[in-house]
Amino acid sequence: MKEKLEQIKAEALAQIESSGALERLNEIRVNYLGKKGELTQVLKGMKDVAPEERPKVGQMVNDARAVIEARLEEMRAGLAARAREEQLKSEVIDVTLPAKKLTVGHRHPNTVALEEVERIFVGMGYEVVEGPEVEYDYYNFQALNIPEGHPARDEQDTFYINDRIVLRSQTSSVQVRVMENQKPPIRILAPGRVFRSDEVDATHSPSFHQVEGLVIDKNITFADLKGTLGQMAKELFGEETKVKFRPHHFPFTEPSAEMDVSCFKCGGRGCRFCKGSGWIEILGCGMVHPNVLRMSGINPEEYSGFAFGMGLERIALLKYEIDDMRLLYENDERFLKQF
Ligand code: 2U9
Repeated sequence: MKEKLEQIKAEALAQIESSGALERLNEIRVNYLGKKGELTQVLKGMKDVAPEERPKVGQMVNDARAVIEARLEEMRAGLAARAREEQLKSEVIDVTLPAKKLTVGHRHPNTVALEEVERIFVGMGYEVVEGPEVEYDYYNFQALNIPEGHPARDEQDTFYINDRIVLRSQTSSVQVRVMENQKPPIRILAPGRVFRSDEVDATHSPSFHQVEGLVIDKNITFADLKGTLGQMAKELFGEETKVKFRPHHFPFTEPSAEMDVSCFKCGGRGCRFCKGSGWIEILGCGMVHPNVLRMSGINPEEYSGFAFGMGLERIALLKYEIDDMRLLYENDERFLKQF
């Protein structure tokens, strides 16, 4: 028994010496000291030892266990210290290297313009709402009084996903969803990306951004529309800005108009910026068509409303005197950081 114990101890110590890694030490611990380990097996064999010998053998097993445990712990401490040293060495920081330059980004001119428009309307009590860019044909067209066969539905203008689903061509669809779910009074601003099948040039892009607004309540008239958009123009382009409305046609509003602002470059006298006319077109608007109210469950006998829509890029280009829309999409930092 004694020889067997000596042999186990010597074997264990030899393995510990040549272990070289912490994981290997654990294996050795389990193999020799674990529940099914070699030393435990010796203890289990005690029943074959003469009773008077048992305390002695027990003591020898305990001694062997203590020696192996002590050596295991020494080795573990040594290996751990070596690993830590190596880690520290590999993580040395060269404090003499030049620092990495932190480049701070800049808000996009579209974002700057949108935040300005949102600030104006939130100040007048509007809520900003968002909705899906991939939209049912119903919300993009039908509910806005644009029936099947209407030229605005033309495949040349709209990206169709299938015959019922489109990439929205206006954010009006978001406002229809609000009208369906909310009782008037409604005062909302719906900004967002829209899609139209247009060729890229200085003033067109197949994906651009709109800001639309909608007010519905009792006794809303064209005078409310004029007052609201006139105030917006003053805040956006300067206190002296005048507005004028030209009759127009949209399927979703009646009557409809386009709104011009007096040229903020020349004050309306006429210059290159306004092409000599003194006026700059900035948005479309009108009184919400009774059919549109009715389709979303709002009684046009009880309620009326006005709506408007503008291209965000157009506002950004005008405000920052940028002459080509494509510059807004190139994300060249040298361009962006000027605004
Ligand atoms: C509802 C009812 C009516 C939103 C409106 C316009 C006029 C308009 C264009 C401006 C430039 C689109 O980006 S653009 O090409 N928009 O002229 N938009 S009235 O009318 C609505 C909206 C929602 C329920």
